[in-house]
Amino acid sequence: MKFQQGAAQIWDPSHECLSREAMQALQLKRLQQAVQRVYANVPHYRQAFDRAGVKPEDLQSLADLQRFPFTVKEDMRVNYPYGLFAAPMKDVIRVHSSSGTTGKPTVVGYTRRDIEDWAGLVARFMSAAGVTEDDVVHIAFGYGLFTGAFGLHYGGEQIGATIIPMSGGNTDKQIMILKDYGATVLVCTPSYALTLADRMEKMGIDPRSLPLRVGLFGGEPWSEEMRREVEERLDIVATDNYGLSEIVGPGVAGECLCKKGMHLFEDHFYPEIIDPDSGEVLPPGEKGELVLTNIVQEAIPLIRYRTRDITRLHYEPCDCGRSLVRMDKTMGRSDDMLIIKGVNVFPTQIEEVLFQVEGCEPHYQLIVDREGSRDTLEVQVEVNENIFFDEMKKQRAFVDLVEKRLASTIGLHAKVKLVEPASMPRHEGKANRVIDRRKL
Ligand code: DLL
Repeated sequence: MKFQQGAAQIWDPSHECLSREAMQALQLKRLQQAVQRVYANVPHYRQAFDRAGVKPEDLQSLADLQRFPFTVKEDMRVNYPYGLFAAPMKDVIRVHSSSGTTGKPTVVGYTRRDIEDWAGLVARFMSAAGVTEDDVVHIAFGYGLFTGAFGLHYGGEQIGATIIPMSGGNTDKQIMILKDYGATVLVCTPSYALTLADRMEKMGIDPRSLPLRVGLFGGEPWSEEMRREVEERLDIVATDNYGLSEIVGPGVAGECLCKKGMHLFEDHFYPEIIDPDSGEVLPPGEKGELVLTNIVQEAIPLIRYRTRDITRLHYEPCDCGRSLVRMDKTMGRSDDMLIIKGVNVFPTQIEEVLFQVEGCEPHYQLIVDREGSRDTLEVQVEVNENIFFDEMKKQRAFVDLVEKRLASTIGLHAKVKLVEPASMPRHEGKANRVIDRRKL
């Protein structure tokens, strides 16, 4: 292995190594300010707090937060695009977005200070993984509305590393640049890291001949087995980092080299673990849904945002010296969101497209699979008698139309397969429309 453990620095010891008491005192102060700010500036929160019978002054201890209502993705849809912003647009200098449950995405904003804070948070986990100013960081996330590329870009710049803003796609070119520009750090989804390994193998390039030594992977769930495979095939140390656009993007939590869970940056995001069915807060160490409150953000501070990610938090100190709580790899979701090739997809988005195409019936099934390291999505949809053409040409044109509409809504190619009228299983009760054959 080309890595030396001693190289990892603690980026911000004044916040990453606080005692539990000092952290809780800081969190309470920041939480109080956050609820006051949203109550004063965001009509949605004023109404939601009033409905729940709570006022910002009721927050006298961290436990009091349990009396405040949750924020859910649907609230972002109802307030689309900027309704949840707590800062005036003149102070918002950047916007990003993520998938919504239907055609409209969720929108988030950042003030200048938010952008600086975000870079600092990303710098924390990059530094925890051993990245320094001597590194050359190849970013293979797509630059655009997705938070991945810009988040890692500015975090890496704050560290002083050399950034290669490669963006996504074109695997052969990625490999040429990786090799020629001498990247030491690779940033992408874990599944894309395997795609790169596959392609290098086919091209006859030995990853051991490259200076690459660390991978910062995130944006989708992956297992310890997958980590071992990536580490072995690319000859790197592979680290995990977690985030979601609604909260900031990447930079919510990330692993240090002990790889015993991702340090969650609790001085910015107050975490709770709840029972996803009852909404009750669970005791420390229990498995449940992660709920996060932005306690520093200016542009769109969300209160008790239900991430839908299932995990567990560990409060025992870590050998690396950080006292920040550690979050386990996610163990699923409490909703039906799929992550396919790193893209978040809700079955409801697909359903909406199918409903709009004349001839498609409301009976469909999604089959997610993995060929090699590539995720695939097949949409099987029932069509009515008028559409089940005998003519191949017409059928092909119909399939093309549905595939195009799907691609423009979900941002991903799905293979469409038409099935005969009345051939799909009819569900009794809750329909299970997704078959996920991937073994992560
Ligand atoms: O995926 C932000 C991100 C970009 C994180 C790059 C890390 C690196 P969204 O597109 O809004 O934002 O998707 C957020 O992705 O709720 C999780 O379900 C999943 N997710 C993100 N990181 C991880 C991870 C970005 N390390 C959703 N492990 C989240 C498991 C992850 N799931």
